[in-house]
Amino acid sequence: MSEDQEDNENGQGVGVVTKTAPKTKRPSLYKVMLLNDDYTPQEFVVWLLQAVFKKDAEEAVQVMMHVHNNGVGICGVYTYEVAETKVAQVMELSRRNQHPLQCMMERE
Ligand code: TYC
Repeated sequence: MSEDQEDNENGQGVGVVTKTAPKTKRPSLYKVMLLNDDYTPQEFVVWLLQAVFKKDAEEAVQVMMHVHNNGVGICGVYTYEVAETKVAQVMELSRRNQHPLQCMMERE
């Protein structure tokens, strides 16, 4: 809030009150999802979930088994740039280890 003071022709103070609404738009969030396949070893997926998504061993096994049994599962929810980076890390680690593991992101 600011008040600009001027005098009009009668010498009276004229106040102009300006109020700007605070800009508090929250960023969109994106789910990062792992897809099941028949070839990527379970141990690699568990390792990757700990390395990239900071899961502890127990949660990593749970997420891996969920993907294994359901075809797809959520690894985490992030802002756009973070989600993009996680997907790129998964795809690069899979490629380097010659696994067909696929990862994708989707707006929540
Ligand atoms: N289905 C794989 C196997 O039995 C394991 C696996 C789990 C692969 C999760 C990918 O996202 C995945 N070796």
